[in-house]
Amino acid sequence: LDKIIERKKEEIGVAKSGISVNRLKEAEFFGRKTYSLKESVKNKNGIIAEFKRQSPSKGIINNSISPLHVVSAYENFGASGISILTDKDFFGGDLSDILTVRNQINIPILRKDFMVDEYQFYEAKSIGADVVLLIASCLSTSQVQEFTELAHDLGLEVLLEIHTEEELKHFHSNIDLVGINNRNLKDFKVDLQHSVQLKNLLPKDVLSVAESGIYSLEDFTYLKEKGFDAFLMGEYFMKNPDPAKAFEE
Ligand code: IGP
Repeated sequence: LDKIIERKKEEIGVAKSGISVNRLKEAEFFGRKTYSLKESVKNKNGIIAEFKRQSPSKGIINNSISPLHVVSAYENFGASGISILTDKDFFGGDLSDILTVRNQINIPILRKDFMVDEYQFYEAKSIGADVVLLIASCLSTSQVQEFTELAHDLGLEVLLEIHTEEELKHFHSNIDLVGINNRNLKDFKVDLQHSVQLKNLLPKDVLSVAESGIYSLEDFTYLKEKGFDAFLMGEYFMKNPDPAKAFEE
């Protein structure tokens, strides 16, 4: 994780010197009205389906399928939202993966990346994202506050990701959704039980998202019974040569 963050900061430095925030504000999508993931989680099946080519823990998952094909299938199957990884070096993603699908689907898109700099929020808006991920383990509590305010000023919602009880202190009432990562980003271990325990410590009225390692209908049903409102799933769909097929099952 430290390595990812270090690399991310270098990458942002290069991006900033190429395109200024003022240029981002001129982008076609910058002024658009965003879709609400909160609303969509309440009104649809709660699944936030991820487009993910590869990951540090799993290597290549699916490298031969276009984002548009995948996310259109996700939308057709009633997903509440789409998550698209934009980190290149570790997840094989690209900003253009969001840009190219934005006008083709009518559900919220989460920009999945390691957000550590204000610049990335302007960037997220300019490529057509609706929601951004804030990972508690990468940020201070005051950064979470400041980034949430900035996101809201831009019309973006915030998904705060936590993994430990300690990280609950990053939560504040402006947060739109709280994700509990079943996977420990430091050693990649998955533990659904741990997430259920942590969920019980959250305020009852906040929308909760179970993230990662949901590999079967049983996992999904278990987490749903335990009260999770939404489910962030990537590999389960992506490892199927046709991700839409995985949805049918
Ligand atoms: C999806 P999975 O196990 O279904 O492919 O997981 C998603 O939760 C995972 O990609 C993720 C992630 C993250 C990736 C959750 N939090 C933070 C990168 C950074």
